[in-house]
Amino acid sequence: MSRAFAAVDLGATSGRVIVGRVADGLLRTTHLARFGNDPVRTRDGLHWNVLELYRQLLLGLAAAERDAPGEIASVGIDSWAVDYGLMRGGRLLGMPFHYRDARNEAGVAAVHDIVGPADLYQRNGLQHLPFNTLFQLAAEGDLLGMADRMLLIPDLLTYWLTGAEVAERTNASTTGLLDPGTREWDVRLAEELGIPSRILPPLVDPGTTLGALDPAAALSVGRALEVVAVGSHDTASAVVAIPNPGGQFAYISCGTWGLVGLELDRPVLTEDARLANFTNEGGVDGRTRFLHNVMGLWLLSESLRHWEPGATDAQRSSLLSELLEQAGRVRGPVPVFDADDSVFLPPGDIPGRIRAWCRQHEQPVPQGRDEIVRSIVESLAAAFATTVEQAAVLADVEIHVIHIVGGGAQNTLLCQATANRTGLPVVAGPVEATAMGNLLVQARAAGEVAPDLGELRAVVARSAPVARYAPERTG
Ligand code: LFR
Repeated sequence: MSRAFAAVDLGATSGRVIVGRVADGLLRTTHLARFGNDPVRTRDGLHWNVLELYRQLLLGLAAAERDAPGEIASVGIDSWAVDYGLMRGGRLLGMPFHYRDARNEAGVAAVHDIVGPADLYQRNGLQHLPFNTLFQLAAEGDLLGMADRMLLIPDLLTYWLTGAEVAERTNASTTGLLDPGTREWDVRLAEELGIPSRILPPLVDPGTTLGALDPAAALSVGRALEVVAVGSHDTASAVVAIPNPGGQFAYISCGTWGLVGLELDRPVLTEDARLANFTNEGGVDGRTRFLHNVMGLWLLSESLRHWEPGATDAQRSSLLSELLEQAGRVRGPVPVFDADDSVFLPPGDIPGRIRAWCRQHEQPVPQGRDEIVRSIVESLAAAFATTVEQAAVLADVEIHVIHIVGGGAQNTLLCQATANRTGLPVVAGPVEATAMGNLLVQARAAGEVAPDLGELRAVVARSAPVARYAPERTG
């Protein structure tokens, strides 16, 4: 019997625990738990419910251990990026903020007063997102002086499980405090910005063993499982699992966000890349994830939350399928809005903001839910197409195929619209790319897969069915 691995994959709307095994060159996975991730607004802002996430993680791992008693060789945790907990003496100082909280504007201004946007890009290679960790830290105020550590979300959960205080590199690359060339903390930048460098934990690479569950966690789970660092930034894990072992491809990791870009050997820090707002995040094996954040399925999920505020996760997902079907039947052109516009970032009435955007830009205003959904899909596909084109020009590469992975790979309307608008074939799947990338990095650390990233991708290509979309003429 081959060894099993457990992936804890936390997205901004839901989390899951998936167990996987590699045998005969195939990765087989079983879902053990799925739970909603609902942020909570309190008087001081929008927060992640990290204790509930930790509780669900423990329940999920206990279910995994019951499912494969004694067989789980390790656990890996990934989540969305940039957010963190501040610690002092091992205690969490306040509930972590959600990156969609409005507090960051002051932080952006404070940072840019000290290091201007062009200099900052040279030093950290990140696209400007108002919630990049360094802007959030700059908005912290007094708490920063009290903290002795900052732990990014997957690192915080790892700390609670094992006591290890580390920063996994792919996720650390989203803080804005990591040098994209050396992949070390830019301690000078942190200090210049008034961020005490003592809060930056030692960096580790994916594949590093971090330690066994402490007695309390082991009691909840049933056994002292080992935790191994994976590409703890969910997008880094997703890119590991692109089912393309060799060629030059563009990817769209499409969940809450649509992360659109390329995998490169080195960062692109040109002024053109900065002006196009492209990021150079750290990938597994020292690769560069050269990409841009497009708003993603958030536009759909938040519209549903607005239309059906009381609905559960499951009810919303079945409603979404119905609406997508109706949207597919809408005939004639629908308005295409700028899915990159920051007005769509905060939670709230997305359909109302779309209508307002169209009015302001003298476009016809989408009417029913079906038209709004269709308009979101077409606008996302249009933004994906522009971004793929820009990536190819900025990095000077030719693209012949686009891979869509993540939840968006199930959205046939979006995949076809992306093929149509790019004029390129789209290969869609796997949906659970992030968990697969997480599992394969663990399997590789355990010696169960050959070390080459191409080999990991070959395993995915053999294991996961994909759907292919050829560009069609429309209109
Ligand atoms: C996707 C993701 C993106 C990051 C955004 C915020 O889940 O991790 O890569 O820009 O969430 O953390």
